[in-house]
Amino acid sequence: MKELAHQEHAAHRILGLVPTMGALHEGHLSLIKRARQDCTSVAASIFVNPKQFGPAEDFAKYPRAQQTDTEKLAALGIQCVFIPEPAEMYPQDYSTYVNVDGISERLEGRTRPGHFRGVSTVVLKLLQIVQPQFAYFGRKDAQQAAIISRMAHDLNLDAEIVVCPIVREADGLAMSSRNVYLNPADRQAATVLHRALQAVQNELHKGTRDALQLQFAMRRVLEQEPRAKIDYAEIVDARTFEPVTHVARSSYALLAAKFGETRLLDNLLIEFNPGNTNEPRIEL
Ligand code: PAJ
Repeated sequence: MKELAHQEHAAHRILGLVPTMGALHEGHLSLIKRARQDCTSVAASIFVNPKQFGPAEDFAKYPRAQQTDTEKLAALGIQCVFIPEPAEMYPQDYSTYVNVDGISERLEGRTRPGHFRGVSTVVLKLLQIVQPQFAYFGRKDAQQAAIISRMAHDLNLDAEIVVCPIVREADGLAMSSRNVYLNPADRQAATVLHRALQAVQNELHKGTRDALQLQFAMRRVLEQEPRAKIDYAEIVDARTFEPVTHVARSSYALLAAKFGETRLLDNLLIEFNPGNTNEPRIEL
């Protein structure tokens, strides 16, 4: 992979990297399509990273679909698919980890201790191996994208981190490799996440800026769905992921809930044009 990356650089191609754990869906493919627009050469990686799964999590049963994944990638005409083995990425004597303090400990980090340490470590390794000018991540995992952006900034990495919109199913459920775990009843119930975020959107349009009120709006919808076990439903600052009391700067409404054994995430981005706190730009 490093040799190939050197060749691409020597040929003055603009190289983009899309890191994934495979079981590719339209959400992943949207990142590839965006990379194809920006770059002259695109690499995707497929690596189910053992370091980002907790001991009681789904590493062993995480969906793997290498054959269909490589077919989907080939159909998009990308230049390279990088599929390393765990033993190549983490040999016996592996001992170096990256930790992005503060932001990694909240929300997802609180429920999944060590998760973001595994994510930042593998992403830094992938960036070092591929040395892309651009690396693409989905806003579906907003906290992950913020942590990676912070790491790239703090460690003076050359790659520009590009965060792309959430791709949803027709009924609003955010696409995720883990959606295949849902039984039909939970799959139906999971649409409550999107509806809870729509409730926040409605409140914002009515002029509500108080974070507690926005949070109540989410919870009211979520609590109507008995199959949803809420982990968190928060309004946070988009950069620090600290809770806010009042929405006046870029913020996220963030949700995590379990349906059976499957934990799903969703979020809504609230942005303001400079000098205009009246009409936020809302991205579901
Ligand atoms: P994975 O869950 O496979 O996701 C790979 C990328 O696709 C991530 O940037 C994720 O945010 C994005 N993505 C997933 N679902 C999406 C959707 N519905 N719309 C838009 N983008 C979506 O996230 C990981 O893998 C790993 O943590 C990784 C970054 C590869 C490190 O191991």
